[in-house]
Amino acid sequence: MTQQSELRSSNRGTPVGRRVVLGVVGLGVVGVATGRWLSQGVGDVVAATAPGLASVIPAAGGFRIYTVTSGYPEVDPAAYRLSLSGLVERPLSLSLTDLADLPQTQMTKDFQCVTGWRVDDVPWSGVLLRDVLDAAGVDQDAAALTLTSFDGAYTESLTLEQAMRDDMLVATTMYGAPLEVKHGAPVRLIAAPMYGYKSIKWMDGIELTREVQPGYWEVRGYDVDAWVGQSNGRTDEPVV
Ligand SMILES: Nc1nc2c(c(=O)[nH]1)N[C@H]1C(S)=C(S)[C@@H](COP(=O)(O)O)O[C@H]1N2
Ligand SMILES: [Mo]
Repeated sequence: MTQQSELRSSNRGTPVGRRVVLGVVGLGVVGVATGRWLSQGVGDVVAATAPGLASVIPAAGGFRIYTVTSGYPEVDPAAYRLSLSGLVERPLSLSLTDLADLPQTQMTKDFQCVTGWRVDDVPWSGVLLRDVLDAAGVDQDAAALTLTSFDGAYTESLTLEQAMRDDMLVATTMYGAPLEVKHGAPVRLIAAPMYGYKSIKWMDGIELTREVQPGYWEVRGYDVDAWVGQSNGRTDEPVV
């Protein structure tokens, strides 16, 4: 993987870009909600600088769990729908069964947060974003996607060209098991070549638009194009 090798061969230790620092300052860092520790924000300064805290943050194999709301939203799997709207030929409202009926794709990819932590070789499965888009049929004048979450707050964006790549997954499983609530159940995006903030959790909507509408962290200063190793001023090797 080109971006991976670039990351591994690039310089160590360059501080997180200025915009990233500005993005993190002022956010609540760690809070207790519903009896659980939650990391709030794109990065977690406390966990990054206080190793003792990392162990109390629930996480599978190095993941830190992020939410920009006060908890993790949950939905009855039978009631869940993923809507495809906007500039599409056939607006869709896909149940989990509908998603399971589409071609299933597996991929094993590193997961990299812009703040520096990374989890290598995570197996995901689900439906290629491209296959979901094909099911709805993309209008000729569509050029971008706006992704929404049923947490009611988080949004993300992709260009249509990015969305059609073969490493953009509408994920329903992780490590061979259904996604856990904290990781975005029942459906999250995995934008494998991009920083983790692109991988929206609890995803419930994909709207096709003419222009990119910057997402939650993007309107707060992070790069809209979030290629690992190439954006947000980062040239450092990730710290897991
Ligand atoms: N809905 C939602 N999706 C989100 C986030 C969030 O706060 N809310 N955080 C993003 C960020 S910055 C990262 S690094 C990953 C973290 O995924 P994890 O919580 O499964 O470890 O989720 C991304 N998707
Ligand atoms: Mo992140």
